[in-house]
Amino acid sequence: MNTDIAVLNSRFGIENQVVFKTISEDFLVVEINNAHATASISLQGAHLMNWALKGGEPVIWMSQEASFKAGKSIRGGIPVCWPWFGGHSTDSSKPAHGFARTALWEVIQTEALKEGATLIAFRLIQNDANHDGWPYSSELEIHFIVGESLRVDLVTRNTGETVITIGDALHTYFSVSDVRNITINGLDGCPYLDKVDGSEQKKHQVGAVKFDQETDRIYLESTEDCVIDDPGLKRRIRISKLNSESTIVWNPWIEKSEQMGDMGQDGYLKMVCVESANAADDVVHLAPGDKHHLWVRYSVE
Ligand code: TA6
Repeated sequence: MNTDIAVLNSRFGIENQVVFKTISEDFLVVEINNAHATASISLQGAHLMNWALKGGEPVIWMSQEASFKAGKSIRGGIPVCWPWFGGHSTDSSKPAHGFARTALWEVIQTEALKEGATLIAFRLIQNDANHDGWPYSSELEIHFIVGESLRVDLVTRNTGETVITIGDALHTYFSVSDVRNITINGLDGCPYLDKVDGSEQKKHQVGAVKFDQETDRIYLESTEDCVIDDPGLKRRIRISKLNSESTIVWNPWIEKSEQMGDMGQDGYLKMVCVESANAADDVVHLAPGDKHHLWVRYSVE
């Protein structure tokens, strides 16, 4: 896999639009700047770290205390949870949310699109480390289209001979004015697992989701758009998706943030996670040769 900056820029750089650089020692990122927006993505995890419309507030949140170290997950942006969501089903020593977000990916395509957006695509590099806890043959690609909206396609292919079970999520951190003053619509009536009280019993959402405490819910059968209504920033963030049956809504609140140590001072007030996923009862069973295509589009209204 090429990690030489000069080679990456010669093969995939686009003048004044796509540039590869390092931000700390050997932490490789690509910066995107076009007529509509700016973004940055680390090659570790193919992890989108920032996205902002030109002249607008950041849409995606990144912790002030995030660290950018090889093999460590980044607090903020869009972590790719794959091939499982949450803890490994049988081995608690395996990394939470799978290995894709801390593994190295390779760039496979960049393109300046005619409407002024930028496409960039990555493929997960399969190696023995990745196979730890995942003894199957599979391929994973992620495609970003950075423009007036942000589109993300996460595509899994089963290249083996047996059925594989995939849990996946785009664990997206959104930037908000104050989590206590926002509402999330689109989940009314959906059943959910409440991880805060550890209940196996499914509850059902009534109306909009509001925040006044730690919130960690896996909504099932949730396929509609979600909308984060943020009067403080006078904007709404719309989350549209396909082939995702679950939506996770998470805010760690005060105590959990302090325990995590990389949320930053009062960071919890400035973020909310709305994660487009296939988790819990919604995991995907993929036959040999089949593919699973999780698709999301983030837009600001
Ligand atoms: O998606 C919500 C969640 O599963 C929470 O339970 C919390 O663990 C969060 O993900 C962050 O996980 P991480 O491994 O990134 O610290």
